[in-house]
Amino acid sequence: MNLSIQLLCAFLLSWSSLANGLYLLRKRATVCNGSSALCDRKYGNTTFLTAHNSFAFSSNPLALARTQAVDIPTQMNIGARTLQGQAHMRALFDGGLVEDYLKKVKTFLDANPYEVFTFIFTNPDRQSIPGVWKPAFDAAGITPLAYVPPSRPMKRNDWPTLRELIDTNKRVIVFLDAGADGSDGGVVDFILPQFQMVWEDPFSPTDANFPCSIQRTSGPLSNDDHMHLINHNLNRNIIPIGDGVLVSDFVNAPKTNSVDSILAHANGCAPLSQGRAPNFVLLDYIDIGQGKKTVDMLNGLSV
Ligand SMILES: *[C@@H]1O[C@H](CO)[C@@H](O)[C@H](O)[C@H]1NC(C)=O
Ligand SMILES: CC(=O)N[C@H]1CO[C@H](CO)[C@@H](O)[C@@H]1O
Repeated sequence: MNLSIQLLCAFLLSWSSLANGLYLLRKRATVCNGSSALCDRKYGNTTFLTAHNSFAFSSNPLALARTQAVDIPTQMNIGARTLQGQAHMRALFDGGLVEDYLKKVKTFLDANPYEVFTFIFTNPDRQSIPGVWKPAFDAAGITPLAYVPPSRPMKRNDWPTLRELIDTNKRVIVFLDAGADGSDGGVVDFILPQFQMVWEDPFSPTDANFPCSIQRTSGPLSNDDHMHLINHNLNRNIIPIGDGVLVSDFVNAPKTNSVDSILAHANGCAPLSQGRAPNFVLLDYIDIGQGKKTVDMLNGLSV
């Protein structure tokens, strides 16, 4: 290599790393989320394995509030590329728990640079989006990786391909169920209002047949222009009085997370989604059953 090329490279390297852009010098993605077939797939046309309430993991079967038996890195190693989480209570933020959680994901993202990843968070206590949520992403180092859509809401068919998200290193999509429209303190460009872009069928289902209907959605886009999430996490009512007490059904998890059960649910929603597969398959106990295999099937990959 002659000197001027070396200098040029050195210049490009320092310039691009300054711009958080070592990615500019990196080779174009040829394998995206584990598969070359997914590189040219639009984000809105991809099915992602989704870990329900990913915070709430415990290996103790007596921990009734748990929804996952394995920790976050394990959930991701199994193939979850969407983590759903409820950030109840300010303590989760002040105690650093949200930040620790995000840092774990950041570690995974750094180690897996050819992967697109989605968060679907709930904001039950209506924490401020610019005041509480954004600082947590900033502190974990995720903000520079977060995708900012050119306009919002984005239609299902308008999303970039996985390769575009990976090559620009804007490969984290962040949805929040409430407040992202600006009603909780203001708008943050990368924190997106979920129901304007992703509808859900009934949550906390207790019927193992998972009858599909559009339960939570919001305008201005039509439901056809939304992506959709299936709540495929079966619950049991352990105290069937009044509102009851729902717990995640661990005993039936192998059946719930089987290919047959997940595909039947996806097919049940197909008439409501122009025949398309769900974008997010939300499961409890993702280490049990065949969630990853079924998601690969829904993506049309050979399994
Ligand atoms: C992606 O598009 C194909 C072909 O139209 C369709 O069969 C599949 O259900 C779509 N998947 C999603 C998640 O939109
Ligand atoms: C759609 C999707 O996200 N598929 C896969 C992404 O890549 C990892 C492995 O590299 C898989 O485990 C995911 O399921």
